[in-house]
Amino acid sequence: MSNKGKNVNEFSKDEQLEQFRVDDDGQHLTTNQGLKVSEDEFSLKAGERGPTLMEDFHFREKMTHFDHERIPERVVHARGFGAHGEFEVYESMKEYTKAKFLQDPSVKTPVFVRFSTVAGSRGSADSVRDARGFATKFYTEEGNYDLVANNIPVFFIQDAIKFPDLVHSFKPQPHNEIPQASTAHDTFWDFVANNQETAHMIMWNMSDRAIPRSFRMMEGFGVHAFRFVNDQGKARFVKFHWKPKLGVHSLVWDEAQKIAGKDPDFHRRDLWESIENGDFPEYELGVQIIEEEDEFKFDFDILDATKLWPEEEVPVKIIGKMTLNRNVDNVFAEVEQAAFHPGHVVPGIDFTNDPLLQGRLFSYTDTQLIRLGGPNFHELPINRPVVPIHNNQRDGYGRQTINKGMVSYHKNSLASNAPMPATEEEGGYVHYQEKVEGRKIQARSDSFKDHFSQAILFWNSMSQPEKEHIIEAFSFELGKVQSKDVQQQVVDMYANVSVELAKAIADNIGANPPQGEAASKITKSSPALSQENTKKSPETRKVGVIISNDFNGADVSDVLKTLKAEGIQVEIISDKLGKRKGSDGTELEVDHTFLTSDSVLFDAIYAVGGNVESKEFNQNAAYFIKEAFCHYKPIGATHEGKKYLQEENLTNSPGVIIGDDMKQFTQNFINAITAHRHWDRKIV
Ligand code: HDE
Repeated sequence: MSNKGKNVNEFSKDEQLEQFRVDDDGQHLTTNQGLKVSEDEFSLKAGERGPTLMEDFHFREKMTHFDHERIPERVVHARGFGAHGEFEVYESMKEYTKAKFLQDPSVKTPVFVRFSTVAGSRGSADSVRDARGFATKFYTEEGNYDLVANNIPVFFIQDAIKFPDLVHSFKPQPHNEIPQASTAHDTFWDFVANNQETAHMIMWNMSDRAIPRSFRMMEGFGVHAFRFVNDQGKARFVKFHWKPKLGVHSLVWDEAQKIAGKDPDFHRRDLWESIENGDFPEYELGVQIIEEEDEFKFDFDILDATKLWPEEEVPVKIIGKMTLNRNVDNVFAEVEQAAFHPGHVVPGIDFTNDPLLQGRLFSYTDTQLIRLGGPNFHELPINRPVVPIHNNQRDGYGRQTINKGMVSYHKNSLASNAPMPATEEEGGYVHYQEKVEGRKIQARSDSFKDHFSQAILFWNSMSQPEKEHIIEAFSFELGKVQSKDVQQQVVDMYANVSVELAKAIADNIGANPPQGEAASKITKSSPALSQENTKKSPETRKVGVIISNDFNGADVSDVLKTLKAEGIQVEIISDKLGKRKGSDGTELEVDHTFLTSDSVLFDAIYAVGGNVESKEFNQNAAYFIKEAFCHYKPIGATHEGKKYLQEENLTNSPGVIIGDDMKQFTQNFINAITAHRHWDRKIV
């Protein structure tokens, strides 16, 4: 590939990144000045047992660089992981927007996505209860477009001025820095009770949405109303959605907490491995569109970020697909240095007056200035657009561009006024000319003051198991709150959503039941909000197979082959690593031992057993199975494996498949895996 005559930004994204990748294979060690180094184990000393000498420039450079390796973590969304991919639109969106990357189905736009938790530090666990960030950078031919989304469609607050307060309340308490990556503490719930616009978002946070099974199995929401503008200048309100092809699936709370210890990297590992295995995560892009003249047609304010637009009222139009198909080469360079900003837009996408969005438009660049150390973060390889940058901005920390010429101002005649602004026809971004009128006031519109109707809508839309999980989550979080007063305030607040919910929480945490009956008569529900109605498929579900020597080789090989043919991942668990030999000579390589894994790391368990001599094996196998049972997971058992279920009396339960006829067993087991969880199971 020749660089000649090309600006580094003019390559495809991958070619561009390639210019920054370094492969050390077979190379000599050098200093940062390119000098070959002859010694990297012993510093230069005055005598073998003497003091180190200042003169050792290699030692000093190595240590100095190391001393400066860390940058400040993100103030929120510190813990994250990302991948590269591409986006294609299904059909031209010309009618609605002039954004070029949404016009031509044959164009594949490179993307980079960073998923994150919100509250925890960079080293915190993946599986905590929290919203997830879902930020996508589209490297379009008109510059970068960032869709900086969450997996929850609404937000805690309505006005950005409250964001620092919100974040201070959910971060670890400042006097002792406890608890990490959790909202189960006094200051957060004190904030909730005293800022009741949080009511709706909290319902989502206490629901299964806040403990996703995988980044591959969660939705993404742009949250705010944005604007689509077409080439005629006509604007419409738009909300963005990512819909995962695998459906929306979650962990159960006990499982999520255990995973936090057994595998704190659970979600990043899942994403990494899926991409390495060729199971590329796919998400469809959906848009909800509201005509400008319909702005006031709804029983909520469409600019209020604590409200969603029910999909039954404003359908989600599926317009394209994103596929994540390449892991990063270096997490720091790509994931940590990625800088997203909802203000990175392209012609055809514009803002609205949502006061939360307006504040975000300030915050993101501001935060990068401290985090990435100055105004040149757009030059970092991951942040570079694939189109050239030409402007009069100069200098600053870490500047890499070598701007030629003496002119760095506009307007000028010495450089024929270059770089010169582009007209709208030439692709210049022209802000939508919304008419705005009003007095300068610090107030909130009355149309933003209903905090409970959609929290009720959410509650009404939940299935029975989902409602039970919400009650459990509130009871867990408030059960950790020390202040009785705060606990009571929250119970009383949630009586506005459901007296049944508030009473159940009060009962669990020893608070007083709320006074009076339900104030609201809202019965509306939105089936799209329940995960019961999501897509279910066996693809990429992970089955742990418990096996020992002398297992029935022929039968088990057949079962495993059929599971794999359905796209199910199979991993072998035994008491020791190495190979297990079947009765017919079949050999299976053990992937995990009882010590290195746990049932919480699998979606289903298949107990085969074999000729087991150790008591410990049986105890471990029985524990694995019992735990999976308590997490409502599919369990299959054949041959000697059946005894673990028989001994525990678990055989006649939904989702427990015991097999003699292997064909029948395999089909039933796959069906049980497809159903994911068996909530109608009685936990014994
Ligand atoms: Fe963010 N948010 N946010 N946020 N946000 C940041 O920017 C902020 C909000 C979201 O993977 C910060 O670069 C304010 C809503 C994601 O790098 C910061 C407000 C939504 C990410 C910031 C919000 C988000 C961030 C911290 C209220 C969903 C991670 C580091 C007005 C639509 C992006 C950074 C990544 C990150 C500010 C609310 C999503 C401080 C002021 C609503 C996915 O600038």
